[in-house]
Amino acid sequence: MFEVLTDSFRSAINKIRFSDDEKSLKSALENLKKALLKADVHHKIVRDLLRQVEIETKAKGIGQANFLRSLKTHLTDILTVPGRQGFVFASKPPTTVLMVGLQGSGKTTTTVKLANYLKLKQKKVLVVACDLQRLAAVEQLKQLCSANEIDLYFEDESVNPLAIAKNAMKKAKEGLYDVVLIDTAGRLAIDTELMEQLESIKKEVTPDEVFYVADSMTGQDAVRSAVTFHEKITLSGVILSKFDGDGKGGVALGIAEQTNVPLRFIGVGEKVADLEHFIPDRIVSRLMGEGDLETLAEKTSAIIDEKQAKAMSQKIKKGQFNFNDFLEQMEQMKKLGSMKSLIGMIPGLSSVAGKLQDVDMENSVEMKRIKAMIGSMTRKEREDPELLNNSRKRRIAEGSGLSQVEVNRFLKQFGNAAKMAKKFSGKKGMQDLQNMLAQNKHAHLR
Ligand SMILES: Nc1nc2c(ncn2[C@@H]2O[C@H](COP(=O)(O)OP(=O)(O)O)[C@@H](O)[C@H]2O)c(=O)[nH]1
Ligand SMILES: [Mg+2]
Repeated sequence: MFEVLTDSFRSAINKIRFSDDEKSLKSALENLKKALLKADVHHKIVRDLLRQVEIETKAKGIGQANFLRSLKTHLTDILTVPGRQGFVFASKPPTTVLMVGLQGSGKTTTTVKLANYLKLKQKKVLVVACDLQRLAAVEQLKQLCSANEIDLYFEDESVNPLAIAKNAMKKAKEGLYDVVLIDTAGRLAIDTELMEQLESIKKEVTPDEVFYVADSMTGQDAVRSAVTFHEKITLSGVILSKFDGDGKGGVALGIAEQTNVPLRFIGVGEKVADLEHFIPDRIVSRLMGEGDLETLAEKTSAIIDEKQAKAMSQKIKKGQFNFNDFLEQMEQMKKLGSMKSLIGMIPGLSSVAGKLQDVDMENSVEMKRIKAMIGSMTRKEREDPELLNNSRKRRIAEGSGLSQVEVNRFLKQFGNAAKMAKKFSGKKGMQDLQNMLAQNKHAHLR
C-alpha cells in the first residue's frame, strides 16, 4: 500500500543524513512534498504538514532524527481521530453494524472478515444479506459464510432489503446473537436511490455502528465518497480495504482529515484472516518503512498457542515431526493470513514485501498434491514416516493419483526438512526470535 510513500520517504530522509544544514532540510522537505503529492495526499494536508515539520525541526535542531520524529508525530496526529477504536460492543446485544460503501469496495469480504474476527473472540455473529442489487451477491455471501462456518440470514424470494433487515433483527434477538453485521448494496457511484435505501435500513434497525468500507486503491475518489456518505447517513467508522494493494497512501490521511470519522480496521488481503486493527502510530511506522513488530507478535500469539508451539519444537528436536504435525502447521499458517502482509511487518522488509507476489500456499498445486498424498496414508503411516517402504509408497501413489517419482520426491524433501529443522531447533537464533516476539507481546499487554 504505502510502498510509493515509503520509498520516497526514505529518499527524503536520506537527504539530510550527511549535511545537517538548512539547505539540506529544504531539499528534504521538497522531496517529502513530492512524495506526499505523488501518494495522492491532499495538497492542503501536505502544506500544513510540511510547515509544521519545518518549524519543529528547526526549533529542535536540523538533523535526521528530529526531522523523522516530527514527521512521525504529525502523521500520527492526522490519523488519530478521537472516538472509538477497533470493534466496540453495545451495552445491550446484539451490537448491530451496517456495512456501507460503493460497489466493489470490499463490503462483503470485509463483513465476512469482521464476522470471523468476532467469532474468534467467541461471539455469536449473524451476517445479513441485504444486497439484492447484484445477482450473485447473496450467493457470494452464502459461499463465504458456509466456508467459514458463519451464520447467514438471507431470503431467496424477497426483493425488499428493508424487510430482510427487519426479519433478521427479529431472528438475531430470538437467537441471542451478540453481533449482527448487515451487508448492503453498493453502486458504482453515489445515487439518491441508494442513499434512501440505506437511510431507511438505518432507521429500521438503528445500528450501533455504520462502517464505511473504502477501497484504498481508489485514492481521492474514496475520500470524496466517504465525505458524501458521512453527510448523508453519518458514519461511525471507516474500514480501509485493499491496504495490501499498490494504491497510494494518501487515502488514509485524506479520510481521517476530511471526515473526522475514526479509521477502525484495515483489510490487507483477500483471505478472511486479513483484517487488522487500525492503530495510527503502527501504520505510520509501516509507512516509514520501519515495520510493525507489535502487530506481527499479536497476530502470531493469538493464533499460535504457546504450549502447542513448545510441544511441536520438542518433537522437532527429537526428530519425531510427522505428517500430522505437517498438516497442523499448514492450518496454523493459514490462520495467520497472507504471507505478504506478514513480511511487510518485519522491520527492513517492507520494501521487499511490496515486490513479492503473494504466495497462495494453501491453494498451490504443490500443496494440493501433498495433501492428497497425506490423505492416502494410513493413520500409522502419518504418525511414523519411517514405515513407508516401497509397497506402501506404491499404494500412496495410486491412492493420490500421482506418480511414484512424485511421492518419492516429496518424502525426500519432507525428510530433509525435518532433519534441517532438528538441526536448527537447538540453535540460538530461534531462541532469540522467540524472545523478541515474547517481549513485544508483553510490552503490548502492559
Ligand atoms: N487484495 C485485497 N482484495 C480485497 C480486499 N478486500 C476485498 N478485496 C477484493 O475486492 C473485490 C470486491 O470485494 P467485495 O467484498 O465483493 O466488494 P463489495 O462489492 O463492496 O461487496 C473482491 O475480489 C475481493 O476479494 C483486501 O483487503 N485486499
Ligand atoms: Mg457485496
